[in-house]
Amino acid sequence: MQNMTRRHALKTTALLGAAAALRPSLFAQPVAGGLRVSLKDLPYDYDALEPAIDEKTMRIHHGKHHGGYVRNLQTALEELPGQSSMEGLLRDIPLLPESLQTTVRNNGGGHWNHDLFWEIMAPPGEGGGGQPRGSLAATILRDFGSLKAFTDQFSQAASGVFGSGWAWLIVTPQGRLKVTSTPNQDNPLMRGLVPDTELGTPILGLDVWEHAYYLHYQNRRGDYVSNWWKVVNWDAVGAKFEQAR
Ligand code: MN3
Repeated sequence: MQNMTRRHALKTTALLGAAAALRPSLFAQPVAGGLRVSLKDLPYDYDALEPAIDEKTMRIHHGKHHGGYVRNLQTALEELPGQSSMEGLLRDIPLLPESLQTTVRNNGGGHWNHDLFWEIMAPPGEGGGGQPRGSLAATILRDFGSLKAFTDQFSQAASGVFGSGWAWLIVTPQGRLKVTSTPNQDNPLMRGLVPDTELGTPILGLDVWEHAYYLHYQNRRGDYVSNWWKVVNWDAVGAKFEQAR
């Protein structure tokens, strides 16, 4: 474990060295346009995910929490005129000016993670719940053995996050499905910040910050996780799988 942490630190240091060398060419010339972000409306009503997720939680979570990440990110992007995509921004945080790295990590991660979270849910019976289909279902069987083995592993990852963070289903660079988790607003796109073995493209994510469930579930994170499966939009996850593989 210690070895891995040390290796990870060395890798980050190497990346930062590369960043310093690249900085003049990357950041000297302001580029017209740049990345713009905004808080999108939810694709369903605030009360549409009840009883799994209550209306008040959804309103505060989307409007205040996600809204806050978007505002902070907008401010940081004013100083990053050369960015063209959220994914590119998150993949290369160690190459950004050092004064903006933490802001982008927390608020860029917060924005991207929540966009995914809203998208991969739907009201129960109107896209939410049910089971994965097609090639996603087949690949879950290939990589986990069964749907239940996958959901058990994912639920365990969500329950096991200490403090605030996320559980993820990712497509690895080798094209395999893998369950992982990250603290805070980190995500598996963040090279140099997340261990190399946990990198990939997230196609399903579960927010286990207390703000995502505490009003309704208090300390019962396990109940939140088991009810959340009833609002997972498997067709949306399947579409993300097709894009990522
Ligand atoms: Mn959240």
